[in-house]
Amino acid sequence: MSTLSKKRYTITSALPYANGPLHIGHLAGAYIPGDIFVRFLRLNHKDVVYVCGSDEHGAAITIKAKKEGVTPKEIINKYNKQIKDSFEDFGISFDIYHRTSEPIHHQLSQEFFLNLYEKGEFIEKFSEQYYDEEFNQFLADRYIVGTCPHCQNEGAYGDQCEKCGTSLSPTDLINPKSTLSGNTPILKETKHWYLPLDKYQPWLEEWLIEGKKGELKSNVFGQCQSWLKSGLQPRSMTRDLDWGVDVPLVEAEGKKLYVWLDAPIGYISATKQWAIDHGKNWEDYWKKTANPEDESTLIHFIGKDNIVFHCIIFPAILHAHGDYILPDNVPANEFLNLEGDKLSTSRNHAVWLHEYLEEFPGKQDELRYVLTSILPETSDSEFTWKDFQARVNNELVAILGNFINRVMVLSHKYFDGKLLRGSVYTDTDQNVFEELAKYPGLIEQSIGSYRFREALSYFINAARLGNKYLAEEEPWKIIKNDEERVKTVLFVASQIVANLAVLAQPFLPKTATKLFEMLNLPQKSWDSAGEVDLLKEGQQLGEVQLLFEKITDEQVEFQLNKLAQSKIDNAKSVSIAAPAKANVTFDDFMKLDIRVGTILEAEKVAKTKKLLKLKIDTGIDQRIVVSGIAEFFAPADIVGKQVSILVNLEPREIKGIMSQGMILMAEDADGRLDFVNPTDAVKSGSTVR
Ligand code: B3M
Ligand code: ZN
Repeated sequence: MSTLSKKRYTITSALPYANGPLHIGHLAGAYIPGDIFVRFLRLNHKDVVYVCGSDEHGAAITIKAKKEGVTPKEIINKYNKQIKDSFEDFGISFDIYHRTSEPIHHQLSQEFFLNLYEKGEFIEKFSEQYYDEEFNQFLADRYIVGTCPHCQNEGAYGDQCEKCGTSLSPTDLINPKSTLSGNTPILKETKHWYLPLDKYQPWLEEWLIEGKKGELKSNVFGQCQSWLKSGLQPRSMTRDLDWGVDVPLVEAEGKKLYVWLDAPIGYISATKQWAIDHGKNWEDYWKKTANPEDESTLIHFIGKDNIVFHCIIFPAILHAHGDYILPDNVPANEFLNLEGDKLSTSRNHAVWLHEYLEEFPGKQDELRYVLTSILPETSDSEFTWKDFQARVNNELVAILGNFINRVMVLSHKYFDGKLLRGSVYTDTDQNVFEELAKYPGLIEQSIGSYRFREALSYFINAARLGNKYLAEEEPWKIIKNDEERVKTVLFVASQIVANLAVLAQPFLPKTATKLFEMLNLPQKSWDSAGEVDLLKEGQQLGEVQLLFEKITDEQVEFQLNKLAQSKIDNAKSVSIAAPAKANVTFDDFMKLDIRVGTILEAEKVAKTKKLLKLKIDTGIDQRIVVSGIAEFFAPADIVGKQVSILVNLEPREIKGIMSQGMILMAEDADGRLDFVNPTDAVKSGSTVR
């Protein structure tokens, strides 16, 4: 059965952490695709609820609060509002935008936990966990940083190294440090409740791998396969934190539910609240029924970093509970990059939605259009301002806007905006109608298979069809000797405009509304798409409205400068620096022998991504140092460079090479490395103090 043939749908888009504003990467990941899909379903009279809300728990919130020096509550209130406004501004048409800090959510999450607890699903385990003695607190995941055992990245977190992507446990880290105090944490015993994912592995393999092969997008399927292949481990569903949903057990006082347990339940609690507000029954959208035909179809729109939670962990939880439906599909997107670089909140390398709207007021559909046309559906994609300008100017302005504007202006000029049938349709007219009638089906097929880029390209092709028709018929020329034919041409062209209004609705909601207004036509559902008599003879057209304007070179320039400026600011900023380490004595410091050295030779270490083998003239000798800088520097570019080198570091074997010393590099919060070298050449062997 096709994805679009069900009668009821529960659609979710990932709950953004309420710890910062939204940028274009968010829209392109989980929200534009979800919104197009939902708008399409509604146009087809489906019973659908589209839920979202702020994810207001977890270390993402408390760490941000600490950074801004305010309470978590202040953080979530501030960003929940800002995020909600941005979604509204860009027409993301949730039926409800909820919050996981609401009591109804806490209650439902606790019910879920207790349900599993009472069934004996959890494994209770004591383990030693890192504890910060200065802050009297256990350190969950993101509160610990240290060196990644796989790639030597010194900024790896307790749950994941963002540099090499490996998922970690805090105790895997070399040289762990608390992000609260900067101290080395101690190990202390604590009890937690684990979901035995290993136990559900056979079921997951059947349901997900066998059951959804060919249905899941290949990027999603691939990730799931590799997770299952490496074997699932029990995962703790509780945390030693002071912010989140309380674990509803007496013996777990002071502990909170793992944020990835409560967050997806947020989809359900949001639905519950919506049902209360609208006199609906939430269970219709979430619970299994005696007759599977009546069950709702659950689809999660997310970004690729959330795949494991939506395809493995949450389904395992729903399965363990037993009363709930399981996701039908999880059409996750890959990442969107910006001007050749990863989008980054901490480096302020982003296009923030609220800033975009100040700089391009009223131009929401322009951004929706461009983002839809470059959605990272199968692999990462890239937003550039030049490309934004080109797509707006060459497609929205030159094709869609131009066609509609000519039809409207000419109709007003020649016939006072009255639509007249004129003479009979020619073969050309009939052919145009036939062509036009193909688009709704094509768009439907693309949307049904989550290919939104393709769907949008069909839409713009329908506008091209109109443009071409008008250019070939040239009503502005024939008006002098064949007014009847001009009536027909504008009548036909207007039917195309009316179709564009219908077809635009899932993609460009503001534009669609304007088009219906211009045509003086009530909004039409998808059933009308492809009909060639949407407008009747004698119909009076409304006012011509401006649809799209060209993006100027100055606007592009401005945006590029802004990004360049944030690179500069970012380099200056100290707010993201790692916490200071504990003091050392002068004597300790004097033990370090740091020299200026000169790189004589550099080559990549075979079979590694990050390592370079350097031969360095230290002034004392020439020696080999292995350094993890290969991602940032090509060997040829650094020969002759001067570096600071710690020469009395205990030699260490790395990938079979004896490394004698360590070169000192500057590393920012994102793990980027750069040289700290003398501005003028100094003698090799000079001491650094
Ligand atoms: N807040 C993570 C994220 O924003 C998380 C999603 C929750 S969806 C239930 O990437
Ligand atoms: Zn790593």
